[in-house]
Amino acid sequence: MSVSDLGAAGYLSYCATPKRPDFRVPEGAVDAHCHVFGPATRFPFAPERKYTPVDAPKEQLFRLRDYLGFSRNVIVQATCHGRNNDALVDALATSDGRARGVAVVGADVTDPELDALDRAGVRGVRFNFLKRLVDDTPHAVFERIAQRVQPLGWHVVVYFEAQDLATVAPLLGRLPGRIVVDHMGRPDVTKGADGPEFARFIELMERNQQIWVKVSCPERLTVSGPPYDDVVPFAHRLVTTFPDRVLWGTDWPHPNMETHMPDDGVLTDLIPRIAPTESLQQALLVTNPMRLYWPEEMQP
Ligand code: 0GY
Repeated sequence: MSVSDLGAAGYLSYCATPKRPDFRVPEGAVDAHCHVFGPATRFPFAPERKYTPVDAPKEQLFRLRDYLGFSRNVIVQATCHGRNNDALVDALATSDGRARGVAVVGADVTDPELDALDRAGVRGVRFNFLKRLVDDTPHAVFERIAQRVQPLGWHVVVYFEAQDLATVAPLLGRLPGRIVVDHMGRPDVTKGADGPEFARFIELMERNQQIWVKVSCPERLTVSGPPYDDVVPFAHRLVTTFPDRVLWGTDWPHPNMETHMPDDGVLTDLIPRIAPTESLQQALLVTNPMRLYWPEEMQP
């Protein structure tokens, strides 16, 4: 791989020459967690952002989708674009129906604005609890937003770290509809996939059948580095325990990474290690994301 230049604030750019994956993803596979950034000249970053990413426009994302063998993308609004979902909506509009979105909205969002996002292909709203990325939002505000998007059939995507699970769990119990947890709830991988911390997350998913999880982001969770051997057992445990409630995504362009930049081909090659059978791969990459993001194309 080669890492191109550094962004405005010293953040790494995405891998410009990923390896061609050895693993062939199934027909119709969905990359269910990725982002688009800028270009800043057209879609300026939010003034309140905590980092400034390198431009990662939709054309690059769609090229990567094809190169890795995926058919569709779920584009997730990241904090650097704040509550302005214009870059996301623009990407959805030019995707030929092959991308759906997860937006970020505030308490002041109007019903016509929600309807417009829905027409654009947004199917979920993201709540971020990471203190290094966002200022605190009262849980009551998140609850109200979750209620307001229910009539649209949207779900909620939540991003928190394992040490905050106890604080966030009561809110998750109150939220209506499906909830998707980003990046496996960000476990501390040094504590082990069989350890008590990850057990608390597994128990939460056992208790609450509405909770789904993305088995993504080894590049942020790893301590040992590529090829992420220390993260694989966590993803494998989730995929084999909850095969109908797991999603996978590249996390391209891997914003806010300061140490190493993953090769998206290497990330794709992890899939058969975390989902070792064809039926698990089909559920993870096709059936589950289609149920959530393109339900109208699924058999009843
Ligand atoms: C990710 C990860 C991160 C950033 C964001 O919204 C964001 O800014 O999601 C992160 O820094 O952990 O790709 O979800």
